[in-house]
Amino acid sequence: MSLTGRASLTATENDLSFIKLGIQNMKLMNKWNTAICFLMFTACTIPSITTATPLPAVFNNNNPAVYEVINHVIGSSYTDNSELESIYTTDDDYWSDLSWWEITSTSAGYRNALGIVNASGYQTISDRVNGFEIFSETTFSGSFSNTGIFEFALSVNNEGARYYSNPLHNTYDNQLDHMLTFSLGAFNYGGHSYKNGYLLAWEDLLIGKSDHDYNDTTFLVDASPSPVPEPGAMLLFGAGLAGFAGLRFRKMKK
Ligand SMILES: [Ca+2]
Ligand SMILES: [Ca+2]
Ligand SMILES: [Ca+2]
Repeated sequence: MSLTGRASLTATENDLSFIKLGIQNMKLMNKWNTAICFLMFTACTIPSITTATPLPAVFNNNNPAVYEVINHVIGSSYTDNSELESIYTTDDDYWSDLSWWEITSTSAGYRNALGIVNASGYQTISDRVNGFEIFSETTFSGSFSNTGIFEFALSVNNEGARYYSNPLHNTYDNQLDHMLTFSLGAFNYGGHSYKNGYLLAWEDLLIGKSDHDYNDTTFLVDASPSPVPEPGAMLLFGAGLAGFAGLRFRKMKK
């Protein structure tokens, strides 16, 4: 009886210490849970920090210089590409909600076309154009609706190259950046009222061999609220990324 009692008492003491230990563990777990939740919450709520990337060290003013195109479009009075730093948008890898595109200018011998890559793959959205200094060419414009996440692409026929707004996908050219983006805000141009316009300025030659003028084909796009910060885009664009594995790049013929 006493044994049972003792055993019972011991069991009770054990139970108590077990419960105490359990409570301590729960407190500890709660602390960890709180810490983990806080970290997760913090990770999810702090906006991605974009390191301010300066304009390319070499950004040549070949006519029409990108600043001239921008002056033509919004009536600004820039005098050099180096003055475009304040409207240079570095977070331009991924986009959403494109509503309008328009070719502003080309200064290239190649026939270039603007396209997009989304979860369904690549598709061309502009005509394939070449020529020099096309301003206000209303033939090359149109509405385009894409509500999902996508990235821009430039198809260059002479080299068979296709460059992407995410430089990591420019395997054709050592993951270098071929598209500079400038935020122009709201303005009217070419009969279209832009609500949130951007100029996409492309370099269509391999960067190591190029003239670094990024005026080879420039497009205006109207997009709201894009571009899309990288982490969100990576989550939503996952399926589309798999498509890049299937893309083939033809070697430059020389
Ligand atoms: Ca870029
Ligand atoms: Ca060029
Ligand atoms: Ca050029």
